[in-house]
Amino acid sequence: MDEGALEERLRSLLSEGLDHALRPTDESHHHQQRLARRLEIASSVYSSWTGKENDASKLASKIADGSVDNLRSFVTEKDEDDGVEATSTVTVEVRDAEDLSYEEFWLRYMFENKPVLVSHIGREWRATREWTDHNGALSLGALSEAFGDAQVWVTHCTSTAEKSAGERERWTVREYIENYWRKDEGDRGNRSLYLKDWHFPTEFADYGAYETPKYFRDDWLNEYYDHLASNAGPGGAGDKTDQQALECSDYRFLYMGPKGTKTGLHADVLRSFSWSINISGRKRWFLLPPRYTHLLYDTFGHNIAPAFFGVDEEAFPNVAAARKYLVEVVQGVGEAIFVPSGWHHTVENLEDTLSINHNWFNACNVHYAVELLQRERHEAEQAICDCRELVASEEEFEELVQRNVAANASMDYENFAYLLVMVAVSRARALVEEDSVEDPESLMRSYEAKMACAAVRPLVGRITSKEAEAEILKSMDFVKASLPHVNWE
Ligand SMILES: O=C(O)CCC(=O)C(=O)O
Ligand SMILES: [Fe+2]
Repeated sequence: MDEGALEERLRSLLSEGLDHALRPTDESHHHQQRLARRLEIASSVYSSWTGKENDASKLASKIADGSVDNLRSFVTEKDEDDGVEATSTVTVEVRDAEDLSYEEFWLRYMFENKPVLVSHIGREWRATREWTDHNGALSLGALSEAFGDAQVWVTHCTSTAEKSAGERERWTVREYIENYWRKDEGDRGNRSLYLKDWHFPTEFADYGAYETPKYFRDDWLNEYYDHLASNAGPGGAGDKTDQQALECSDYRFLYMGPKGTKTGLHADVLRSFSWSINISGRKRWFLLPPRYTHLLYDTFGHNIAPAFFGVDEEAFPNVAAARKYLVEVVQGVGEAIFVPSGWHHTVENLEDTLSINHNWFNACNVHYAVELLQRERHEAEQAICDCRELVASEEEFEELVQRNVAANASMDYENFAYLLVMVAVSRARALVEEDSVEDPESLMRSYEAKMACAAVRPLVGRITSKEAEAEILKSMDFVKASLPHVNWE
């Protein structure tokens, strides 16, 4: 790829109108068309079954006249495959870090939202040196000795008599390694426990276990959490306990678990990108391109299937079609997988495995986060529309809606707008100090400021605190005034 390709692309992105900047995502078309249809079906089923009343005898008469059966076959009907190709044409490219430049990664994978496996990463890291033996196997004793007292969450991967899949327990690392992992499989009591989402990188920041590869450093999400941690601003770490502060500190994690531990079907928080690098072991990933997300929903367009395989095909009538488009990747030691936005995935550890995982987003995928927040807001509004008459004002109703958005999406509109303001203002300040706006770094800063401003626009009007909204708008005016070379029309 020629040297100037990214610069050229950035120049053209900077000159296009602001309305085009926030592209629709690959999910949006089907979400609007297919899921809207299913939700409509659900609501017409609801009214024709119940007549919007609770008279049991009327319901009974529907069962007697057979119309319930008809409705059942109607809602479990599969969607047609409207011209989508019969099998997946997507494969995951494998690239050597030695000859993949940042520019090419940006253009070909991050901007295009395509997965890639990058090899030859992290062989020299302290984590690799000190946590694995000469065969590459995990040194569980060394890990237990160094970090044994740390408190972590262990997640049940499958249901047992006592626990259902997904439930978590608070253990120490020593308990997990000594009382669980190092036991023979028979002594593990039929449990499959996975140590997930450990904020190790922040908890042991001075340890220097690894270095974020250059491809993944442009990270607005973790930049925002670092900014909150160092400023007692809105949502800052100020009045939380150390443990609470750590829990919501960032999106940088360590995962470790024995062979067979797994992560169920999901897309990542706020439709962020994720990357993962194995220090030891191998993982099998199944990834579904976002243009097929709609195939994962249940008959009522409400819940996502719990897995790609072995699910109730009647409740999830299109999962079999979704499987045609799955992409399988086996990730080994020293390989970084880039999981793009909105690609639903499952992960299984094929061996005893330890990995580092980050979630992040930037100008390439911020449109996915905005669209997700808009969908979450819409759903929250539908869910509580009965309360509308009970609250004193529209503002109060919006506060309730936004509380639901924050609970389901991890951020509400106001938080998210503050994140975007932080990005836009910091890029604008840096640009004001520079003589030229034409060098590659300045072009990237300008593009980031532009995208952050474009992403704020759809949120304005629904930010519950009017002071916060005024502050956000003022900051955006400062950014626009500081960057006259950008097309803000
Ligand atoms: O490694 C795992 O088990 C899950 C990782 C994951 O879902 C991610 O990095 O997005
Ligand atoms: Fe994930």
